[in-house]
Amino acid sequence: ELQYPARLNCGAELVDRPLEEFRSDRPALRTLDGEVWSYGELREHTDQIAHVLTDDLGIVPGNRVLLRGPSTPWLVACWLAVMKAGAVAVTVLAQQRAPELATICEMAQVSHALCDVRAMDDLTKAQVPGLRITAFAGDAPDDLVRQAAIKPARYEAVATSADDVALIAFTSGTTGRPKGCMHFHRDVLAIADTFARYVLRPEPDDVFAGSPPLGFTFGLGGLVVFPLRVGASTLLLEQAGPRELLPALAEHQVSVLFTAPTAYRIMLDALADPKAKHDLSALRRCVSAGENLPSATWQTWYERTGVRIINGIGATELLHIFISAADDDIRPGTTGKPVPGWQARVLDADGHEVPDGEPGLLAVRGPVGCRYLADERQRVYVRHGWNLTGDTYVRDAEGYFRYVARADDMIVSAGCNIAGPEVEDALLRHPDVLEAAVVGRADELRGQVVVAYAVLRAGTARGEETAARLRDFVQGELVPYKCPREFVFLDVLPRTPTGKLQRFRLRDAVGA
Ligand code: 3SK
Repeated sequence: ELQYPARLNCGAELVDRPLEEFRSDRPALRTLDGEVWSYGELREHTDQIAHVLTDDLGIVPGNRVLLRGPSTPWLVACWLAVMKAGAVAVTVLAQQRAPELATICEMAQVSHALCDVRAMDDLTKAQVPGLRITAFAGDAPDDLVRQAAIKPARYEAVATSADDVALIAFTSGTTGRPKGCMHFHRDVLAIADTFARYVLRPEPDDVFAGSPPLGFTFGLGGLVVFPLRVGASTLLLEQAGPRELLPALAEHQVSVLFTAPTAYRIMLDALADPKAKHDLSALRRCVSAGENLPSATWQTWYERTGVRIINGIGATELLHIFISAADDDIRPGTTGKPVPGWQARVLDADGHEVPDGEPGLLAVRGPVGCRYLADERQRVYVRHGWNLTGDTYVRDAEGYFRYVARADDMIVSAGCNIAGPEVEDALLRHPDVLEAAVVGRADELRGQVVVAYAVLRAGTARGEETAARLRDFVQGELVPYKCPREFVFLDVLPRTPTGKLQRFRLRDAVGA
């Protein structure tokens, strides 16, 4: 079990602690255009910003401070400064628009916002009563960076309690009103001291990079907390789509990568081009989460790069990854076993454990728990101390957990249960399919029938002939009742800003 002192400030642990062990000129943050902040510089900027927060903006411990902007060193310093000042960071995504920002500010009672000048528009449009907005990384005389530059270089972090709220991370899931997930100072360190420590096992010389934004806890953990916890460095990408990621990995000799299954597939597509010359030899750890990783993607990435993707399942409610596998224990097609420090079970609708091999609801518990901010849905997510993630899983006799579907994504056709991800997996094994999503359409005779949405590889004709080929292919891979009856070809699949497939939109389109 993890033990932390009663007084704990995660900002101080992440910024000051590495300087006790390493030289201050050790690189901490890097950017694509070659800017490098050392650990010494990161601490100085963080501490100077913390002075502005407390001395000039009047922020006191417990105040909620919204952070908004692309992934830059200044955004990281702002987040760390909010932590050190004992305030609560409310993280949002660049894609979130004015109405959603207004809801979040109201729900979290946000009093201050620190916002990259480039992301100001929607925040000002949100017209949040009483919100004090401070811009950073711009030219204005009162820009936060300018104000910070004249402040003392050291700031004594507020002696927060380990159980003080440090972060409110919002999730809208794939649908519905956003939920604020409150996390303590100890939670922020616990994700590094469980998943990162035992599964990822980063080293101080690692260079991290990835696509998830810092407003998504997958990105905040993987690209800020994990590297800083071991004195490693992180390459921050403002544009982090797969097309930008691939050259960046090569150019900056990235060794630890965090991204989602779709990005792995798009990068593989680019790597298949014989003219592609990307040196990925520094890569030694690749993490995939955010969605189910099809085994075809795992296998092809392994063949192409020699790196076994660490497939994990995480949730904003639980801050980061809680089931995953690494190294020799990786079983393609399964997510793996509970991360050390976590426990997992598979339950029936009455909350009893189901036998191994049978599907049921995933329940987990560990060092981080779901704490929704004033939300009734807490009762649905947490039952008898277990967090019900909303996923259907099977545990096999050897204790490996295999993803089946989101609990509400199962298709029932003529009395047979069909898991959309299994059919998607089969489709993705076909060389012409780049992306696939499978949903049920209401049908009088069968209850539901299987409909497949697919994004085809460039140059593949859309139409009945391709649909027939794909149908034949899936029939060779799965029992016939799982085979899609209809195919719809799209340019892109609908996704949330964090990259999760919005199956409900596809279901609405077909009339589920
Ligand atoms: O939501 C997720 O899928 C996720 C995955 C990994 C780490 C954190 C999160 C929120």
